[in-house]
Amino acid sequence: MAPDSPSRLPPRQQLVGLGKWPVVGENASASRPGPWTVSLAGLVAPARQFTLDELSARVDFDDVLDIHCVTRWSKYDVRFRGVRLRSLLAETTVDPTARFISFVARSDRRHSTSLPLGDIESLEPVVALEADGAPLDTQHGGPVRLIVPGRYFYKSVKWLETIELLAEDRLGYWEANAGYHNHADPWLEERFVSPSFSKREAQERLASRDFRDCELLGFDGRQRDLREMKADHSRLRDADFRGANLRGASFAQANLSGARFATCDLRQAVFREADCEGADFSAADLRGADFTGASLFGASFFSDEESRGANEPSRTIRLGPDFPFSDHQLAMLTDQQVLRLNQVPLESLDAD
Ligand SMILES: Nc1nc2c(c(=O)[nH]1)N[C@H]1C(S)=C(S)[C@@H](COP(=O)(O)O)O[C@H]1N2
Ligand SMILES: [Mo]
Repeated sequence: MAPDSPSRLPPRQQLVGLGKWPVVGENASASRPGPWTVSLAGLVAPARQFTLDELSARVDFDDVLDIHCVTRWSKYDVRFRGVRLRSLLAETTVDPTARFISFVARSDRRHSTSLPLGDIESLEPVVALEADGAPLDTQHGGPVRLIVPGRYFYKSVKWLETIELLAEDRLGYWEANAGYHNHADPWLEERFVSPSFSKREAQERLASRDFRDCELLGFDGRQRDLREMKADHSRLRDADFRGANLRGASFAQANLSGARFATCDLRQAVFREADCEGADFSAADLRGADFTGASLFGASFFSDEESRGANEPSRTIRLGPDFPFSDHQLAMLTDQQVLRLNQVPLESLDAD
């Protein structure tokens, strides 16, 4: 692509001056005794450890990449030398239950980030040792950092120490604490949990868990601890809360059409008068949840596999002592969903 082609720059990014490379976040690694190693851990057999020399011997990437920081600067054509993450993973066996990969820094706050394992093939991350023909500067992550092309630069952990394969995602430092989006695609402007927030707002709202009356289209709530979250009257169309803890959350009169609540803890959550059209509640814990007056057209409580009866008992929804849906609401669902709903055993609220 021509260097001045406008489509090379993601939306609302600007190029840094020639030769400039800002330092963002921490600027040094933690000092720890012993030589630097990068470990492959978690759901891999055997676990592996690579010294810097062993990484150097494996260099199979030497090319230019573009950097896009969430704080709106971009830098073209940084030449990185290193080892493709894929090549390191090929030196061990990844357990089939692994679905995420977490990258942890040797830094004082154990900085980390994560990616879905499925993105490794398409993004081709690099474990980098050199930039622009010289060993990486300490402030830029030397002696070894991750580079994830095609994602905001906060997915590129400096001072990489551990690569851990996980069954469930573990939110990274910025994602959990600063409200950064967990997908981080610069072309989609996935900067913060919701596109309508600034960093400050995202941080404040996450700290108070008060999201009432907000425009939160496409909110990224995956895996977050959002207990008692207040989101009455909010517009959360297509929000993704998969795996989140939403116990006691309140979504009264919210727009939740197309929202994803699979595997959420929704005990005592309030959906009064909410628009839940097409929302997905499969395998959620709905004990004590209040759906009074909610619109449930096309909502689902069982995944397709589950509707065919192939679910494990631990992966099905849970209902409290009172069946939460009216006949009028059941009429908004498919026959298959109603059939399965009527088979869910009702539990007492104090069960576990
Ligand atoms: N260990 C660690 N890695 C990190 C960070 C950090 O604070 N600590 N910040 C991230 C962010 S937000 C960005 S934009 C890039 C910045 O890398 P740079 O300082 O080399 O420009 O590193 C990422 N990796
Ligand atoms: Mo960043």
